[in-house]
Amino acid sequence: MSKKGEARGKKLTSVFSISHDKDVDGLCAAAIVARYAKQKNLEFDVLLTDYGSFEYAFSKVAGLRDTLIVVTDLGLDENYLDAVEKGLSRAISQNCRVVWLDHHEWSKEAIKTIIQLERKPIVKINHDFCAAEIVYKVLMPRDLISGELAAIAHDTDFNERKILAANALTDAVSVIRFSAIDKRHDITDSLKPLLFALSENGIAGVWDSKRKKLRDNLLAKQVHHYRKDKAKKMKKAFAGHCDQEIKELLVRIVEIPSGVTTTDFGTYLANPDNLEIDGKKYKPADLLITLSQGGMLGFRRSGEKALCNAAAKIFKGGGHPYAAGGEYGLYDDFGAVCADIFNTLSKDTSWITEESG
Ligand SMILES: [Mn+2]
Repeated sequence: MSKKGEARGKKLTSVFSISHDKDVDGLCAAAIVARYAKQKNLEFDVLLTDYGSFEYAFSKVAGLRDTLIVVTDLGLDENYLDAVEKGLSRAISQNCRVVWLDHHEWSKEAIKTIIQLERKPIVKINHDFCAAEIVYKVLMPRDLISGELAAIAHDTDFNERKILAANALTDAVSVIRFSAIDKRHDITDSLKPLLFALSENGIAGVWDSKRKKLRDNLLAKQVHHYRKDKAKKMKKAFAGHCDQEIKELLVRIVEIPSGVTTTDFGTYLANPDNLEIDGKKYKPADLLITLSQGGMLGFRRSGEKALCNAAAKIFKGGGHPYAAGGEYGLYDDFGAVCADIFNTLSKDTSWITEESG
């Protein structure tokens, strides 16, 4: 009791950001948290992580004291609950506070577990925005650069692709991540220069709007190379696609080549210009399913006739109506997987948007 009372009286001295390492949303969210720390004159440190590494991330958290822990762009479910609860409880007992801002699907159990922790953690989950937008609104609503970072993240997370700089940033994050994984370097350390450039100067810190180029010449070159290589791989992968109509909706399944993200491939295959093989033109699919080598499924759509989240649910996953993820499992025969998925989606048509008045 007395220990707790003691802790309560002490001021917070730093901010620790835990954010998603995979994309621009996670990075921009962390950059806004860094701006918040600077504004409040608090020290700042960051850990960028992904699902599957929560145990490591939250074991680090258990060592923190007098720190505001801000978790962003990461959803929570039963799989990681124990590790997260343990790390956060420990930190809270050492005078830390917790703010968790996210836009993914959470289980009720997970929400309950976090808000029931001591010292009233703040948990805000809103599916209408990307994570960086929520961080901007909650922590830095009057800050112009934070607003700009939130807009960049929105453009990529909702796959609008209207902002050139946001596209470049998306590819830059992929280049840096893939190269770090390849060389077994720490992903957070590898992304830090980009993160701090963004938090200090906004998109102008990394992007030269006059030359329409990334400021870092080496990174710009790597991105250019990555794009060329990616386009080649995606073209080849599309040639191996399987199509089937289910209730007048075109369902397409493709295998994702290594080094290409679901979002990249989804965007590529939404563009009719890319849907040509040997002079034959194909139309964009109402429901596009990407299969990764590890057996993970991505769902994207063109138009609004299909519900990606409902389709993903049939395959142990979830997400948004316009983008979702699920799991098939390990496989070796792509043709057999396609037949199986088409069969499953013909039997359960809950993923087809009902046109009820
Ligand atoms: Mn996000």
